[in-house]
Amino acid sequence: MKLKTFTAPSYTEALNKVKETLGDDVVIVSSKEIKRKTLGSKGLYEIVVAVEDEESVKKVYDNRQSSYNDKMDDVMLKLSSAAKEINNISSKKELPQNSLKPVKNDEILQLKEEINKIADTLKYLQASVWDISKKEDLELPPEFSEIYALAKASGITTNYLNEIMKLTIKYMPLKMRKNRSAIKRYFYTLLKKMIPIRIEREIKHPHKKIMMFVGPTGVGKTTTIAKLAARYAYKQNSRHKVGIITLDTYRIGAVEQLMTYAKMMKLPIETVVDPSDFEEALNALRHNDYILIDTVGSSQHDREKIEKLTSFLKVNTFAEININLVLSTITKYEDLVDIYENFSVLPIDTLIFTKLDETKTYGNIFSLLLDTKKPVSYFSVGQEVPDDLMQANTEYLLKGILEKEFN
Ligand SMILES: Nc1nc2c(ncn2[C@@H]2O[C@H](COP(=O)(O)OP(=O)(O)OP(=O)(O)O)[C@@H](O)[C@H]2O)c(=O)[nH]1
Ligand SMILES: [Mg+2]
Repeated sequence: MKLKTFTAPSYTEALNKVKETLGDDVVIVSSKEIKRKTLGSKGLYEIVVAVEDEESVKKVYDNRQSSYNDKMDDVMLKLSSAAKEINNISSKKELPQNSLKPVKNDEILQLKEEINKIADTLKYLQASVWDISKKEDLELPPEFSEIYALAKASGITTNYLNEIMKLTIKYMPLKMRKNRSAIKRYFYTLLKKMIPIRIEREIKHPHKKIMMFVGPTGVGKTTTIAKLAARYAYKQNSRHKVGIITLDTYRIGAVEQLMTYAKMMKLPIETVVDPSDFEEALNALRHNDYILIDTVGSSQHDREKIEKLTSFLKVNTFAEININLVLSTITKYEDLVDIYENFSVLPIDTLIFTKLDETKTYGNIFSLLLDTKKPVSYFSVGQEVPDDLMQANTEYLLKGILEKEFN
């Protein structure tokens, strides 16, 4: 195995030197800015490349002094070898643009497994990695500028985006970078593995599920409950018994709104004012498979209203109360974080996003899911009850993030 060092005033120039001298068949072992560019002088960028098999590269990693810890090295190495595999596959077989359908062959399955492992470790390491990234600037090779611009325009926060870009720039083999669709596929796979999804599982008798929906005013809690009630009662493989409770007796017209839906769907509904009523209402509805609980919408800064909800959670129940925080996609990222933090006095289990039909920039959702590591269960995609609701899926989200101008 050989190690070669290339220096130039910028990353791109250093990379061009690598390509001119060694062609594309090299693995980048490290790249760093040695001297920062100033007004009066050029900067200096160093790329170290290895030109042999994976085992030899591993030895280099094992030996070199690095600011990353051992686990990080491991991730880098795996990412590198996964990228290499993608490279081999992509040079053999050109997948159709924008196709997300998995191609069933052993190489791809193996690759998927490898990327799964990397993504898991990445998730685990996220917190520490982001700290490292904030200290360094990102120099973007031109072949990544399109994907970077799309991801950035979608609202993915810069710290996540920069770190993902850095790992990719560093470890994606040169051959693969020439291929626009391969770059995109690499991103899809990586981002997809980072988004936690709560898969819907139908309740089987005698299990029961109690779901409470909390969140800011007007985000679509009541509408989502009506859609879910219809889904569980009439639209799943088997029909379920669904009961509804509303704690929102505060706002004029709120009870009527839910009553109307319940009547149309012929579902039982209970109205509750304080915790003792709540216990009674739950018991009255205990023969149901699902009990859906609506709550009064509250500003994230109205601590009193949010904390009042905790008093309802103290009552005795026959099943755990599963808390779903409902958030609107049209809320900007900083506000989503603020809302999440303030509602976190409640034991939030799952996130639901609404109004995905009102925007195409889903980067705020992506960043919040990475921040909170809470799974997302449903997307509400319009006002129509019951149809405009779908199970959360990463393809839908990533299309919004990466595919706007790709066709
Ligand atoms: N475009 C769009 N509108 C939605 C969606 N979900 C809900 N809405 C609309 O948003 C408005 C508020 O919906 P509600 O279900 O009453 O919201 P809420 O969170 O219960 O509101 P409060 O109880 O007042 O806090 C209604 O006009 C809904 O039709 C969605 O996914 N897309
Ligand atoms: Mg409501």
